[in-house]
Amino acid sequence: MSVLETDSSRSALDRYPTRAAAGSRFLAREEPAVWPGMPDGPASKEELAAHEERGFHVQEELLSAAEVRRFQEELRRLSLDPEVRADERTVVEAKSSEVRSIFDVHRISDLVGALARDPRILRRARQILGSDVYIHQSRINYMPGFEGNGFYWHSDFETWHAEDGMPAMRAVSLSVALTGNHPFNGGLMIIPGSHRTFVACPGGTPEENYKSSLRRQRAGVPGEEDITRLAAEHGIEQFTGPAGSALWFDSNCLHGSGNNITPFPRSNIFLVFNSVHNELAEPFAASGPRPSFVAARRADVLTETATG
Ligand code: 6CS
Ligand code: FE
Repeated sequence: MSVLETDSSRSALDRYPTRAAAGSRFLAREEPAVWPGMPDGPASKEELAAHEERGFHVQEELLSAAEVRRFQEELRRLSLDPEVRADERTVVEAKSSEVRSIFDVHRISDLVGALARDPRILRRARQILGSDVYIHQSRINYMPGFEGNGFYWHSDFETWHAEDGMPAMRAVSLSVALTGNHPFNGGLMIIPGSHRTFVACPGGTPEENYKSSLRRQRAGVPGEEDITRLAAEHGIEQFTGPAGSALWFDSNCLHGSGNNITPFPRSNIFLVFNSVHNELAEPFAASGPRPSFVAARRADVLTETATG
């Protein structure tokens, strides 16, 4: 068991203080991962129990082979579109200038927009969060073969709390695989059960941090000792599976990915659903909010549409 420290800077206004002190601290999570209120939906009892206990679950065969092809074509089209490339919402690799991520993609692409409102997805998001939901962040991640760069260990919630003002852990992320996820091509690693511990990180947030953090995160990363401690307690798992499978994971799971030196690219669509009862406030540890294409400042409630 981890020793969870009490922290006098913890208050009703900021239950997850971070980036303030010199060292890191473990704080116990106060809210569930699966929220009551909408018990019925596509996720089974077992899936919900796993999500609560481990912080994630896998939805196999979310997309059919034909849908996977359609989304792969859409990803290709977007990455080659000069207008999209020049858009501030597109993040390119520092060295190669290859497209790394396209943010706000549920607005840029009608196809991805419809995916976020697809009942197979939206009903599950509502079921997990126990309320209506909206998109907090959406992106396509392209990880090319040979030169794909991963992300160091982090909790998304730590960033969303510090830099975007997300008050509570009431958001869930969906990563839809559009290529095979193997143990060797930079797949997402996750520490099961880590969602129960908030790792308050040292240091502050540099001005306009997002301009570099979306390529390489430096602020808000746990120390090696913190990761060692959590991994010793819980182990490390990896999301693998064919294109069309999907991973649902809690906003506070500690996760990361290695580089991809194989010839096999790894692309996914990443949608973050936030509860309408968890709208963003002022950032808790940054001088101003990030642009809305990284963190939506308006809760546009999602309604269902069927995809054809
Ligand atoms: O900034 C974000 O919103 C996301 N990107 C990174 C590199 N870390 C936190 C979160 O996953
Ligand atoms: Fe992340």
